[in-house]
Amino acid sequence: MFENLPTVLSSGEILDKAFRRAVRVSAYHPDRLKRRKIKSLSRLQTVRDIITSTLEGYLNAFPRPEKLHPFYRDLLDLLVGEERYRRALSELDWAVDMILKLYKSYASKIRGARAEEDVERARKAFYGRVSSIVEDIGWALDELARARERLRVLPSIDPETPLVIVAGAPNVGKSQLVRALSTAEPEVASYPFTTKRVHLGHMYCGPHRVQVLDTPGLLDRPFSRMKEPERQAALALRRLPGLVVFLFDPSETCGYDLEYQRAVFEDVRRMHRGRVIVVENKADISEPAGLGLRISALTGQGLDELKKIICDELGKRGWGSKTR
Ligand SMILES: Nc1nc2c(ncn2[C@@H]2O[C@H](COP(=O)(O)OP(=O)(O)OP(=O)(O)O)[C@@H](O)[C@H]2O)c(=O)[nH]1
Ligand SMILES: [Mg+2]
Repeated sequence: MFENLPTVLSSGEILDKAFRRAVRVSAYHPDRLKRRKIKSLSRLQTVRDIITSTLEGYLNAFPRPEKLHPFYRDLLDLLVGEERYRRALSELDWAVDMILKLYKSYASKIRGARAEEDVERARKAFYGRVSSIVEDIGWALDELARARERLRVLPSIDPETPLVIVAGAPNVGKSQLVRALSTAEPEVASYPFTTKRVHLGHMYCGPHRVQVLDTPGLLDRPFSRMKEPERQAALALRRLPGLVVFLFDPSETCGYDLEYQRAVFEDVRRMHRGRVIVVENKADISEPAGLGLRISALTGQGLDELKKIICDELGKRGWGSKTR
């Protein structure tokens, strides 16, 4: 999804690259004025080409928000801010346009010049105007560099492949379960809020590949009061049509009593319209609470049965086109 976004140069680096390359240009003509014109024109061209192709590379690589899947569009807004991101892209568009126009106007000045000084003056003026345009979009380049840092770590969820979303209160064993079921290796630790962002792994239901998403722990509070990691979990539940596995921790060693976990469960039900499979984790250290299938992500107890339930449910929905 975002893992191949290019590194974004600063305005200083782009100008440096362009002007340095332009210095290397050479030209031959017996007439001094002609020679000067040819050389200056190809310098202008070099500067134009390097800058516009760099900016166009970014414009092609960074997706327009409206082209994104709603989940990723919301994530982009959460992590980067859609409005600012959008403005940054249109600044780049503007700069490309301006530089192409300036090139035309200064190239024709150079072609029509009658003296070497006029050629030199036009070239310098072009350099000056281009520099100030690229400096003006410095903030937009910095913004895209920042967006890249935030977005590139997000997993690529394939909408065509079945998805299981593991959710629950903090510290109940979600990451431990995702590790046990799938290829993902999210961090597991004995304190809440270990998981800061969504992580994706894969498992197989027979020959069919299935995506398994670990999510940050949820507290019982409205979206407006959630911190960024919780919001990622909430967006996954709201926006992705996955099968949800909700984990309770009846041992309450997670630090949240069952009553609180029930409130979180009700929130999840409100966020996610589809089926929710309810599981009691940490069966190795707790008494049954009568809420759902008893498993232990730590010892492996009940995991075969859980996997069977997940696969049966996904099978009912059909495996889609890209499940192998
Ligand atoms: N005894 C026992 N401990 C478990 C089990 N599953 C997880 N744990 C422990 O519970 C703690 C939390 O596990 P995590 O997988 O990090 O929990 P989480 O729900 O991902 O936590 P956050 O990412 O912080 O929301 C760790 O110390 C795990 O070793 C289990 O089935 N039995
Ligand atoms: Mg976790």
